[in-house]
Amino acid sequence: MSIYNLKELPYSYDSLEPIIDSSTVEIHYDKHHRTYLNNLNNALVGNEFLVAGKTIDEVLTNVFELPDEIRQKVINFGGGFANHNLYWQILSPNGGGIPSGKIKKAINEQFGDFSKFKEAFSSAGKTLFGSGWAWLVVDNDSKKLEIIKTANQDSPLSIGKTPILTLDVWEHAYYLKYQNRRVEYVNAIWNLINWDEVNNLFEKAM
Ligand code: MN3
Repeated sequence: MSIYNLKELPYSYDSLEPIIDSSTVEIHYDKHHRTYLNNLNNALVGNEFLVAGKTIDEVLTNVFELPDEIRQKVINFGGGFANHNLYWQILSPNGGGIPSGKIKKAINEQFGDFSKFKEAFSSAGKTLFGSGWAWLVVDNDSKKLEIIKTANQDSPLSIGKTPILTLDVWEHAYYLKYQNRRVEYVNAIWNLINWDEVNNLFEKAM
């Protein structure tokens, strides 16, 4: 039996068209995401007690407590599993528009207004060198919103931040449709952001 399992996508592969094409969603979810999960479960064989009863988010939050021989595997594969969980969760065929509720107020307070936030977040996604992720996070101590980038599959959870919005800028997330045009992918993704879900995550993080 697997320790961790893949949640079903809350929408069909083709439902994010034309922003993200059906093939990209299928390969990204069913191959890339599933492979991170399988590698994570394989890495934990014989070490199940280390993660017993913990969600992957809880494990990543305390990842530096894990023994040396398993820690980097959990950072890579557990991060890949958890990061993609959030990515699918905050996208929606009915997404887009502007935030409302508490997250709207917090974005305005921290970044000036929504368009300034959008520009700063997009810039993080466009300028990240190599493979990684752009994030909107709540810092666990200050409870302030921050835009950060992480390389590879590193999770903000492991550095005291709670992610509430993310953008995968690994080439596998966009290459079939956008090829080298990452900027177009980053600009288009705003049409899919599920702000109700981001607001829920924000309220939980506070
Ligand atoms: Mn990915």
